[in-house]
Amino acid sequence: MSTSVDQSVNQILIELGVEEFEFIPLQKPLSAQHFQSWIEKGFAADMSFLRQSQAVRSDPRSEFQSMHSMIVFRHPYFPHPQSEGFPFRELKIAHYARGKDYHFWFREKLQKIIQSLKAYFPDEQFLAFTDAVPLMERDHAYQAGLGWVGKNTCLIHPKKGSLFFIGEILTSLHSKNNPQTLPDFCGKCTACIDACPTSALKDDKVLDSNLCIAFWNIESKDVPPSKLRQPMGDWFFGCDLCQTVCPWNLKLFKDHSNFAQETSANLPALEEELRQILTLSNKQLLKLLHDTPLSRAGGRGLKRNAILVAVHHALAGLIPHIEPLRDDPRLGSFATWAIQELKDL
Ligand code: B12
Repeated sequence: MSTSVDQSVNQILIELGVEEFEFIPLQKPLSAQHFQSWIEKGFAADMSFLRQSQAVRSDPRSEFQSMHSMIVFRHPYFPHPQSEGFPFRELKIAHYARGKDYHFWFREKLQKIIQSLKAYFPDEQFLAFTDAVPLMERDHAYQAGLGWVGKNTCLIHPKKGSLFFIGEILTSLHSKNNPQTLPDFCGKCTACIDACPTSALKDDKVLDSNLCIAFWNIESKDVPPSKLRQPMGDWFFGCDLCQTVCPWNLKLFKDHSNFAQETSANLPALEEELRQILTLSNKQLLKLLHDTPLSRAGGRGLKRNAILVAVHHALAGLIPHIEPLRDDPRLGSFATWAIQELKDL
């Protein structure tokens, strides 16, 4: 049952040209228990931020007491909406990261929407988030009817696929909307589970971060364990494999022929990009990439990733640029391992 508040919010957003959203009451996530057991099994690896704020995660109303509803948004990131000026062409980088950082531009978009809502509802409160908040965003988006949780754990929509961000505006407004959730259309398909080279996906919508390529090359401050180095392939930042094989994304890719980039076709150009990363100081690297998601890995993390890609492509010409990293307190033994591998090839 929708009310005049629901109708007004919908109308304001539609007039702004926003299409992919749903206004719903702020509710508990359905999968708080699932999240808890995921943490207890150690599947969060060392992402300690996920262990904090359990109370907010399991009931956002405990933290945001004056908020009664949320507007949940999907924002497509393929093709990337802000890719201009992105410095790399050859490195294999997850689609979401091939441009400006969504934590800034998506949130800014949500802030602009808030301005319009504020003009109509001056006494109400609004807060915009994407990713940087302890909310179970996939769960809330599922409850909003924006997709189902796939076997790859991503939220998938039958027409939009899964290459989209989730963001939300929490508000003191009251929604009475009760949208239909989408059925699970994964069926018997196990393409994502089968495609994951590090077997990070379990067959019950559970991802073990300890085995996930994206965890190792984005979030971890450590170097990947020996057994994962070869299966991680040449992903420099993030990984899209469990999404690129998903039948629900195929149409998206067909519509945009520039998609694939599974492996760099131009090795000299790839080597040059790796050389740039290995030779810039950590500070210079962060300056170059500060407004992209790549900055999340930090200068040292990006060098770690560059070393692994160099080994994957047997780029022995990069040995002189890896050599100085032997003295790095965190990368030292990894650099030594890589140089040995490159010499042996
Ligand atoms: C930590 C984190 C990661 C970790 C762990 C990922 C994971 N699957 O747990 C790592 C670094 C590996 C990662 C990788 C990626 N991430 Co990430 N990540 C997050 C973050 C910050 C928290 C996720 C979390 O709580 N994980 C714990 C698990 C248990 O929760 P979950 O992943 O949300 O999964 C839910 C469902 O599986 C659900 N579930 C299982 N069965 C069922 C059944 C039902 C009915 C319901 C409702 C729920 C449900 O339970 C979980 C909790 O709701 C969120 C932002 C946020 N605040 O939510 C982004 C987020 C999930 N990531 C996102 C993206 C884009 C990615 C990557 C695609 C980036 C890349 N290309 O490299 C990959 C995808 C890898 C993958 N298959 O998940 C998007 C996902 C958008 C989408 N369409 O789903 C989010 C929502 C960020 C955003 N605001 O857009 N990520």
